[in-house]
Amino acid sequence: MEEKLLLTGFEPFGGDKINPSGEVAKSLDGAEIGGYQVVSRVLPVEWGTARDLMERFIDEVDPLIILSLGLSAGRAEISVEKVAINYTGKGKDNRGNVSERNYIIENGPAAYFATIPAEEVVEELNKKGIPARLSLTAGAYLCNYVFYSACHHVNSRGKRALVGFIHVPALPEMVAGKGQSVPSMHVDLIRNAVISALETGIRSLTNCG
Ligand code: PCA
Repeated sequence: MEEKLLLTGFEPFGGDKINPSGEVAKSLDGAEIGGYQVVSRVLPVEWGTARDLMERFIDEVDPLIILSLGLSAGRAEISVEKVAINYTGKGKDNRGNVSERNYIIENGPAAYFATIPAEEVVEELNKKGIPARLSLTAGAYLCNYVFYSACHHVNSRGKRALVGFIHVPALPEMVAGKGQSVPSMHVDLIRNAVISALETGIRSLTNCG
């Protein structure tokens, strides 16, 4: 049986009609990368549900790598996240709900490091001419929430998957005509970045034997 890579993105939020993270994830569903099959899922921007679904997808797919994507409008480069924290801010989700608590897992570890080789992913992207940087904060909204949830699920259940998270910039069509100075990146470049990140992750699996 072909081993799987779980790739997640998000539905649109905050008044946007499109979310590049969900679009790029969907566009790679079923693709073969480095001999592994990509299984893509789009998560809702909803406290509670997003975590439940993330855990369910991990259990169903049993992937070797979990790479989640999210939009960070305003960031100019591909941000490869290093840290997931056990904290939620007070941002409203797509149903208008706020997180009831300011932690994700009661008495859970304060933070997890990504287990994909985040620094190597950044290095490889920049070598390919795709602007990328290591980020030390995934924020305190739904992206950090699913990143931490995935790390915790894998860790507490003794699963084998490497976990990573990438924040992507807005698409040019999202910022065109807005009259604001917001950086953007073409969807094809974002897609290539995600493929490269998965390839780097796969290489690190092989290195570990
Ligand atoms: N970005 C948000 C949540 C969904 C998304 O695409 C975030 O950065 O938390």
